Amino acid sequence: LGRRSSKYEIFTLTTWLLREEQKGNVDGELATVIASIALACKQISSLVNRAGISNLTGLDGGENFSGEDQKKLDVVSNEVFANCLRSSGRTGVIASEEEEVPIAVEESYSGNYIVVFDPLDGSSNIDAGISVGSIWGVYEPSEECPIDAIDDPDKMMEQCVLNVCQPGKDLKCSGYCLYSSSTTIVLTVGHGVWGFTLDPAIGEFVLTHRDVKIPEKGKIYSFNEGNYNLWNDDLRAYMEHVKDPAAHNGKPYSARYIGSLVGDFHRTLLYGGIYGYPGDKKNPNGKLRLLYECAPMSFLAEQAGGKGTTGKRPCLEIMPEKVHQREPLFIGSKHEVELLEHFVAGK
Ligand code: AHM
Ligand code: MG
Repeated sequence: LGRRSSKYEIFTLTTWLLREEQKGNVDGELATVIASIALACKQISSLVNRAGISNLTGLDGGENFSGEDQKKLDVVSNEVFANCLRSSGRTGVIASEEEEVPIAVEESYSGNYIVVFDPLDGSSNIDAGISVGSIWGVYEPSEECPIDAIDDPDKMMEQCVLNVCQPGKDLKCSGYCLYSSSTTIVLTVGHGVWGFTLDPAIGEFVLTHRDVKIPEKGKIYSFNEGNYNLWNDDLRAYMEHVKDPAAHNGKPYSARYIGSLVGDFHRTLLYGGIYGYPGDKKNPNGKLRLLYECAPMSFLAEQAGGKGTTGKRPCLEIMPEKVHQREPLFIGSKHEVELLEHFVAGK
């Protein structure tokens, strides 16, 4: 029998997850975790849209573990993300930018997957209505330290940290949700990169970006150049190179910088180019966190045919020592990242 298709047929994130399950690319538990993340993203999208109306702009009054002022929306988004993950019943440990230590999910709800996330990245943009996003990574429990084998509550914390501190190359899924002129989830389960846009009319994420590949080259650079005088000579030489008309047939690279990793990375993924947050004289490891910023984004970049590196080694190879560890990040088109690596290696 032939399969009938209809002009009313839509391909949603749910349909895609079922297909990936049939192909053996995800198991039912991981599909449930991803569905619960999508639910959190829908809620956060609605909160971000209404922030100015619902008195959700401005500071919360607290600080996160890294000493940064928390915005009201940082705190609320963290609650939303954590609650959705807990009620999925498929997560064992969750770790967030907004929490000092990873949390073991209560036993009655508990499952196997470990989820690391930044619930609202780029939140300095919120009060001006500029793009922000959520970022996540999903791991299986570390084989060396299964959480369910621990009776001693004092050891529990230590084991949670060990489970969370896994290298990016072991990620089972990573993704982000961009809250912008549209709300878009982009994710990978290790078989290419797929994007789904929220259709507000039906409240579903609909497949809009199939098997995304990042252009191999792209003449857009995205750095906070205000830090130029804090950078080392090699990086400054790279900056001079991309801006030098003579080196590029009269047309230098274009600068684009939102200050929102999800937005800046999304543009880089679609248009090509490079995003960078280097180490500098004040912050030798830069600003971005390995676990829930650099590693998930690098997994996406590599799955799309691009690269994510610290300038010295691939981000996916780094074994985290701390939950909130920072690393420099250069990410984007293969050619552009390799060019930068060439400069910062001092060649
Ligand atoms: P956050 O997690 O506290 O929001 O910080 C991360 C953000 C990234 O989204 C963005 O790329 C970077 O910080 C911008 O930093 P800066 O303002 O130093 O350019
Ligand atoms: Mg962040």
